[in-house]
Amino acid sequence: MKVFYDPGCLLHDPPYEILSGQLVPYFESPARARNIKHELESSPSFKIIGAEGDLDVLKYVRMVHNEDYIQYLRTAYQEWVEDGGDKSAVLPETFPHPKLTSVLPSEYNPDVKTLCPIAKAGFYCFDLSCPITEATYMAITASARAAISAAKSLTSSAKPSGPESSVFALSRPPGHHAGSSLCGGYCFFNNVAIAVRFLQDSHASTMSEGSNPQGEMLPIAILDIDYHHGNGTQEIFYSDGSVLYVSLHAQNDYPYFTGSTKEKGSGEGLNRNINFPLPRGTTDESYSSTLRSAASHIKHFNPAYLAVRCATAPALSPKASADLERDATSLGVDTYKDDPISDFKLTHACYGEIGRIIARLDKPTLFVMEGGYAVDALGSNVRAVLEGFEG
Ligand code: Q9C
Ligand code: ZN
Repeated sequence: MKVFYDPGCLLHDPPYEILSGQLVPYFESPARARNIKHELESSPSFKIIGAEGDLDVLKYVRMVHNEDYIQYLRTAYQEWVEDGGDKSAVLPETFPHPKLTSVLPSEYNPDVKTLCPIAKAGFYCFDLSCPITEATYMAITASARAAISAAKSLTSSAKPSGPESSVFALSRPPGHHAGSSLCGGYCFFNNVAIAVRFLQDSHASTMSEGSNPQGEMLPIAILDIDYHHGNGTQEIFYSDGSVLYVSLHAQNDYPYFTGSTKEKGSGEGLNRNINFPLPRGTTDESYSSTLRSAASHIKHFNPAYLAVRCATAPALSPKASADLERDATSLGVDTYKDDPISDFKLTHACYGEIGRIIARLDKPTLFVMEGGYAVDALGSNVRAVLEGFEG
């Protein structure tokens, strides 16, 4: 399997975070990516490929994130330092909590541009786990570049499914907590969302106007197996009928306020958002059986979805559409029993089974790295998923 990697992703290296009331070393460290790369390099079944240098990363980032948010991430550190802020990193102090702003008239919208740097930090972030350092923007661009490069290689693959048409993006910082205009949970750019938009854009541009008069978007399913709910990915695609988001995650754990079964999508995206909250202490057996039902939703949901789609886009036959569908997997391995910030009990053996379950969907698959903080076990667990998938 091809593995896409950009060493620029190592540059984001904040000194600390606040966790359970304590100042602790930053869990989402560059060592995570080094461990995974080292493990995959030692196996002949993986080929590490440098992310493509002359990709227009920003073009695809803009398909997911708002321009003011992107510019904030690009300039926040410099503005913070010029304002006398600590040189280690930008960190928020207050957040525009709904109960803080509830009595203000609804038309009241603060002009974000006039806010001081620490207020802006709270405006664009929902927690204290996303310090912005001098190199953060470079690193998150590198992380997105790896994901887009992987997606690009998927589009040029000759076979519609099987090992040759599946790739792994070794991205960090991760992405699934990042919303269209919000960072949090170690995430700044939503790498998997950006890669999905890349795939849809390249598909649209290969179709002639006449063959796709409605401008139908390529249907793609995102399976999120990180321990935490991917609130950002959910938000980005919530009302988008072209992307099915399916997440397995811990109930009553970070980010706490999203991830219930009641969150089903809206408008055209209704029933295209499916959450599987699981109790703390979840073990191999219940995890893999839940994953099997999540997978069956992807399998069963898609044909119906394609039927709806094809009714309005006659030039796309059901068969052709099925061949074109893609799966993207937000691959977090913080479900592991020894993960320092998570509370599932999965053993190493479960990761091979996870790979096999995903393989049975028989779709071209893009794996994008998300969380996992038991650094020494990361590479071996990621490798087990990918090797389980390849069979
Ligand atoms: N200062 C991912 O696994 N921990 N993110 C809360 C608050 C944040 C996990 C610390 C956990 C985020 C991608
Ligand atoms: Zn996570």
